[in-house]
Amino acid sequence: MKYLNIGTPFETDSIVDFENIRPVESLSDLLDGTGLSCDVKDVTTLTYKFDSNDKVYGLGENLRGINKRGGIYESFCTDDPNHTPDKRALYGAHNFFIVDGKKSFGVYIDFPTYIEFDFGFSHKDELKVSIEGKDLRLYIIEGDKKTIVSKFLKAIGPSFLPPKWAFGFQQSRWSYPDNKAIREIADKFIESDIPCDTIYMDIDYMKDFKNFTIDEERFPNFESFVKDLKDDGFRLIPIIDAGCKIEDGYKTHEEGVKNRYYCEDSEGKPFVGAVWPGLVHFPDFINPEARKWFGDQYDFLIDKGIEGFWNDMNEPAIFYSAKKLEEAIEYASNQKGKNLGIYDFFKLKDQFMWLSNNKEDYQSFYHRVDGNTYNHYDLHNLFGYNMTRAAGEAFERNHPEKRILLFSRASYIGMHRYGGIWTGDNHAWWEHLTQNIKMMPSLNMCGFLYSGADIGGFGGNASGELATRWSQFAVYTPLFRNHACMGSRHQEPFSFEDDTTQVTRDIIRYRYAFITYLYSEFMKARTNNTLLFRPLSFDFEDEHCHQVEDQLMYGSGIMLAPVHQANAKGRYVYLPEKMLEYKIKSNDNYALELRESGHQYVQVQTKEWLNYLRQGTLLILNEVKNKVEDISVETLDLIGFVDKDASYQVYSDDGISRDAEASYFDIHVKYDGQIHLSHTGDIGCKEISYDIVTTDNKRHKGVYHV
Ligand code: MIG
Repeated sequence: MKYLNIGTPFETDSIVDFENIRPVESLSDLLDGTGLSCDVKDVTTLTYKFDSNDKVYGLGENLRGINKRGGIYESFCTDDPNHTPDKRALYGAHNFFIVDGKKSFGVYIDFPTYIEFDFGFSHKDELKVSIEGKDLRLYIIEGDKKTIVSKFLKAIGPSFLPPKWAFGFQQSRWSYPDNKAIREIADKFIESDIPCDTIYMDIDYMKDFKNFTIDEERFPNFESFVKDLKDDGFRLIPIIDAGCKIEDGYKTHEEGVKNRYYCEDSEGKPFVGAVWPGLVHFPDFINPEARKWFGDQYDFLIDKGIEGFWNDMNEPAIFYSAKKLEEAIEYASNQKGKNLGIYDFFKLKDQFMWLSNNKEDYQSFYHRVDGNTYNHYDLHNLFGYNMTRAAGEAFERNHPEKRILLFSRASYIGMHRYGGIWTGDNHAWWEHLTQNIKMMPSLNMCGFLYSGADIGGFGGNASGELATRWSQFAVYTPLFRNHACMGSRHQEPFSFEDDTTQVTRDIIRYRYAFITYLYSEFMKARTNNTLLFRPLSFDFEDEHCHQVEDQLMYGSGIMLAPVHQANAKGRYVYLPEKMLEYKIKSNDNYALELRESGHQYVQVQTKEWLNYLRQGTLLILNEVKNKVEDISVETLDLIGFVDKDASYQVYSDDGISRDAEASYFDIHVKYDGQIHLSHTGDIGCKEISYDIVTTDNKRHKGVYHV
């Protein structure tokens, strides 16, 4: 891996491990061997002539396929709640991509504002990246695609470490507006015997949407409420928004203004925008002192027993700025009494249409960093990243002993060290389940391991079938959270017909059985700089795998083949090689069948879902409990597909301390006509019930006493 500073780049701290990265002297040194050209101007461009078979991977949280070729994308953190196929940017800015084909190389553009990635959209054979500036750091990563990814992951540092309970099922909705509503949800989970570890608090828990306050009327005795729920095994996860209400007497407001911790306008006054609280100031997260100050504020809630947060609206979303709204109203009042022509009417309408997240607003406020002043627009993509960094750094400083759950909506490369991400305001559309599937590998490539989408979809109304299919896929995403928009149909696991509740319970229970495996695989990906979710083409050479975008390789040797189409009672699956089909019929009922390579149509009823095991793969399942912290590994089930031998390493730690000591438990299987199990290590496992299919198509069941 090598890099070149072009101009005077802003230090983003996205790359932290320079051990294997060498600085080079010139663009020609940098681009040598890639075939890329770079033209440094006010808009710096990178161009490349595609070979007909080249694929493009990466870009993290963005739309369309795993192979990004043929599309056009933008890097500019955007609060857009309509993720339609024509959109070019979402909440994250992840400027890492890989060209894979005749040549193979990785590119990371460390540049904090607008970039356009035209991957053969305007001209099918031309890659053209337009970077809006000439101060940037450009990295080139050599190797094949897997090597490129692991070098990149090493360079950006290991993922944030969530507490183990954060791998459980999480229930959210905008909003459960008071303690009664939250209690009811908790009780329903208890009554319906559905595992769940957390319940979310959306903006309505705050007093007038003020960060670090609690509405005492709706949440009297908050601290004991938090404790009561925790006693029942539910952790509460409040939201924190980027904008802070302007209000005399409100501590966060007054302290921030007094110390100049808010972004300022060109006259040096705190910039005024409007979000949920009404008029707000935006903390200058990029300024280290302001960042420290803001991070410390979370203690207000941590002191009350809170152990996790989600950071929202940190692109930042601006509904309007005081200045622009005034201008629009002024414009409108000048039209009063006029008989408007149609174009004038549109012009009037546009005054209000373009108020939110307006570029001119982003250009009209400033950050103060180490004695220098920067226009927000020029650092735009660092804002949400640094909000989450503010929290993450504070947690480490103030609570070094334990892990605190944290994830964010907006992000930039490097933010994964402080928190995960959720993929924002998707819809209850089948297309968005498909998008979720395709996005997971790209998120992992950019370091975001602890991530997931709003299960069931945020906007719009989910059907029970969509919620079911979505949950089946989300079993595999580290963040496993059902969340929905205000006004939408309820989509908690018990909100549909009884049989849907039954099926969803089974899915969630399976997830809890899967947690030891998931946690092990998460930790391995985190330490080994590998992907939890992979495109098939990362594991198989065969050319057809490049075209498969709705099956994913997962962890060690599993292939996921989720159903993501309405009314489907089955799906086509492509098997690159002979595999063991593992069809899950309920939490404790499944079918195993050996399948030859090739294309197949497989029946998958609504309550069922499909996995495949590669030869040599062992999958372990623990006993189900309704809370992650109650799960033990005393007895494990093992499902495997074995030729002569196979092994699996289980990772285990206390799940909560930051510097937890790791223990390992290695399970070995040998087959010589008979199955022999053995093990090394000790994590407290006493008994393994195995169900192994061998390549000679024999099935072996038995119990191994550890
Ligand atoms: O303008 O807090 O993406 O998850 O429920 C909407 C309310 C603000 C957007 C988040 C969503 C959250 C919602 N928020």
